[in-house]
Amino acid sequence: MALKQDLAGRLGKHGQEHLLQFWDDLDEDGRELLAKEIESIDFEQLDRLIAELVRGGGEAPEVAADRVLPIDVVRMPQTDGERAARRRATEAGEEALAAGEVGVVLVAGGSGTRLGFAGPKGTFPIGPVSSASLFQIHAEKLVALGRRHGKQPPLYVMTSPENHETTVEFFEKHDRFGLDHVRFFVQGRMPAVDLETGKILLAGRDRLAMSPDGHGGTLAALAGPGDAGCEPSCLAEMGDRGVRTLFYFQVDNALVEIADPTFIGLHRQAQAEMSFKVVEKMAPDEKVGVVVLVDDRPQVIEYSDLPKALAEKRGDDGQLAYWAGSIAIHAFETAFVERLVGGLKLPFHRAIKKVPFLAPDGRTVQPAEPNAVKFEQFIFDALPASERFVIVETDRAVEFEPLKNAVGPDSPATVHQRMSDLFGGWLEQAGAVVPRRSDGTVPFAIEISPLFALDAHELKSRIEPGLVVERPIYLR
Ligand code: UD2
Repeated sequence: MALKQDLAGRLGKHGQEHLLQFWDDLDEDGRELLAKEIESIDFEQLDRLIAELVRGGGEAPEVAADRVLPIDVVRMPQTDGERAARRRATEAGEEALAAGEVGVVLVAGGSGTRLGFAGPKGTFPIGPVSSASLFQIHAEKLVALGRRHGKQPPLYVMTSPENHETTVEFFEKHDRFGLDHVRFFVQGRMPAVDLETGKILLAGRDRLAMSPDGHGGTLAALAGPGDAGCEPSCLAEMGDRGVRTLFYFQVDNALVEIADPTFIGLHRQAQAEMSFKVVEKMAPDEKVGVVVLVDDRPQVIEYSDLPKALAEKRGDDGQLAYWAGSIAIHAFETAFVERLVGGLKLPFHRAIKKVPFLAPDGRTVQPAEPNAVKFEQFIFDALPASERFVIVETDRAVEFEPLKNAVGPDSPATVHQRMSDLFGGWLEQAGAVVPRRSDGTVPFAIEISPLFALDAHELKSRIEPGLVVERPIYLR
């Protein structure tokens, strides 16, 4: 009884006492579970978020157009001088890799609702011929990097409480895909609240409706205690291993050039704390955040927050003025991450979603319309805190085709095609003959395992010139 009264007293101060409405029906285990979930919540912070993002009407006001300017970007090299500068950056990045100073952070805690796939997104079979999973393709790139540079960068995979176990099991089932060092760390959670009232939703009689706290949660989770609270944090472990620079990417992009030495080199040469890869946006409404200057400070404005006038603005050359679309590939210095977790609090954003909940009569309601607010932090909100940064342009055909949806754009079909086109191009550069449709795409699936060749240059040494590709092919 004392526990119930104690919890009721605490919840009452924050208008959340309804969370105990089924307390008397619960057994000991159920009560323990519920109490633990309630105790994990920072109610002062939640009150502020509800006041700002639920009752306050939602998002921060649109940024005024006269405060925004385009940001300087290291563009794709056009001249011999620029190409030579990139080569020097590549060498600097290769040195960092060979010295074992680069670690890799893969964020895979999202729920992947739009894809409609039951398992963690990283387990999705995306290889156009092999059906290799996203995780396998990413891991093989790391193994190949290790062979090339003599040191395999350690991999840190962020999961969420919902997909942690399945993710770890998947890696174990596949002998960790040959990785030397992979460590999983779990991101934090935030309660989902009712869109109208700000009351926390119950997922069950003994459970709150909790959801991952966004990829901004990576920072705190990297610094948090390891498994069972007894391992050093990932960040401390990175320090012990001599890792200084982190390459960060999202699980959904099969094309990502993991630990790309040129990017690492440009980041290091500028002594940057956080860097971004960007692509030229294809259209004003493309769903990528844009990197800009706001009041002379670098910042990402997420696609949903970008004022239409800015999204559509074009320069005299007809190009979009705010074209630098973030593809969620970053480099971080570990010292910067330490500084951030020590002080800066990333802002929370709200996401309005359909969240099933337990009604007061004990029935589970599956809402037909969005009914709840989830709170999420975004990793790119760390950019304004960085003293030095580099924004680097990359070619989307080579490095960006995310898997987001079941059909249509950014779906398995588009990813398969993009991978096949890319690998077809590598084969041609290596002297092979590859058929093309009139629009330049290849007419069947082509796949190259990173263990066979990590790039077009390596492929040249692996195949006979004059190879004619006439049917689906998987080189491994
Ligand atoms: C993200 C970026 C967008 C653009 C695009 C490129 C945000 C808010 N926007 O859009 O600007 O760069 O990607 O593809 O990020 N994740 C977690 N934990 C979470 C939430 C997400 O690990 O709590 C991971 C998730 O597994 C995925 C990635 O973060 O790898 C992106 O999440 P998303 O698909 O929700 O982001 P999206 O497409 O809105």
